[in-house]
Amino acid sequence: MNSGMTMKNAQYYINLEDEFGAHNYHPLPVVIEKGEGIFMYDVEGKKYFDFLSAYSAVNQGHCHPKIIKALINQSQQLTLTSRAFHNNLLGEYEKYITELFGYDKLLPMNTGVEGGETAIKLARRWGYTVKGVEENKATVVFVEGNFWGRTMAAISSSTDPSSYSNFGPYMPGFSIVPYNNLNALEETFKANPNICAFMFEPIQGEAGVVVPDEGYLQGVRNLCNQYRVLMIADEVQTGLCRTGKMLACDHENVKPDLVILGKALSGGVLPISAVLANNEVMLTIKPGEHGSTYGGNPLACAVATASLQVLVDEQLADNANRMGEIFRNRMLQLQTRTTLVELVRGKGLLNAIIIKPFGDNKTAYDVCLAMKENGLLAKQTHGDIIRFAPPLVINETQMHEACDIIEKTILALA
Ligand code: IF1
Repeated sequence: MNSGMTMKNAQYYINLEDEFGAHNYHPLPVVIEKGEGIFMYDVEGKKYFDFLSAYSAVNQGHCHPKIIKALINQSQQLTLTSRAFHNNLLGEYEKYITELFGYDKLLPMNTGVEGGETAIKLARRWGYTVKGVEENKATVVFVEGNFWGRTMAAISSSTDPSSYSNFGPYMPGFSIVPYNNLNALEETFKANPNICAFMFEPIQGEAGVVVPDEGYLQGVRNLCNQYRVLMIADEVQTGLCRTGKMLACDHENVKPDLVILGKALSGGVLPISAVLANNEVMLTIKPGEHGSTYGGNPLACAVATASLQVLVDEQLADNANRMGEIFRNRMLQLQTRTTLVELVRGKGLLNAIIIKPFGDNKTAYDVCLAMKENGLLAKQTHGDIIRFAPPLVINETQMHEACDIIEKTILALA
């Protein structure tokens, strides 16, 4: 290499981010250059199993040909009009997605947290204009360990100091109950007539793939009916086939009043989110009272339609079910061979293992580093938990190959 030429290896790119980018993340030391299906490739050409799927945004696999084709075709036709004018894709997309999920209407937004903010505004507005909640007293109930984004409202409802500390003052009108506890939820509903909604994840993602007891979803539905509280399911991470059903609430055949979708709604191609609800809730917001520049843009409509069609046509919920069974069985076998694996839990292809600290204070992060060396990328959450969430297109051979890597890595560390 002649003098002055900079070798553009991983460290080159990491240094650029360190010098010119905000330090709001601490990524694994790997620089990805290409994604295809369930694999990603770094700048040195090394191949990895992707077992994070961008936190479940790439359920259809990286750069799915059908989704990319929709993106390219529409991007050469019309990308954005703003909602000041109609366009020829929004209505067709709204019809498609509302019929697919069984709701009257869609409010299209961009990021998952915008979907959450929109759902809270709809719930508060319904509380005042339909339920008759006292002015400025509308309360939304959240659960301990919730995560629905990084905006001021989202961190105001957070119980995680790393999310909210030193960002105050916080938004009022939120209360917290323990997750997976119907008695506590009922006591809270009983004590406050100004509660307009209960917003929660049917399986908690960031908290470490916390799966509630069978019957919890149905219990929430019953209490929300009894106390006239809107049930808001945040399916941004659990939705779109990730847990083995189109929505995680489908495992108990429970229908929330509002559903929030995001992430894989675009197959990882661009930010697209959605709030689904029936007319009694959705029509409480009148023209000009909510929206966003890019919400419902024609490019997003084309990409989201293709992304949903891939989930349905390729039967990705069934595949997630089958591959998830294989994964959990392999991890349970591994658990019998090492004390490092303390617990295995999950549903469909949203799974996690809890790693007991080992060696000289080694943690789940060290396991992720070692798996990276062996060709598999996953990320720890809350210190001792590793979430495993591959794209839902993974096949049986690939799943066993990936489990071989996880097994080999952990046994070598034990
Ligand atoms: C980050 C976590 C996951 C979500 C649920 C809404 C949103 C998210 C259930 C907001 C977003 C992302 C955010 C991203 C990493 C990732 C994450 F680790 F932060 F917590 F998945 F667990 N509801 N989750 O999981 O969607 O506005 O991001 O589109 O902030 O680092 P968004």
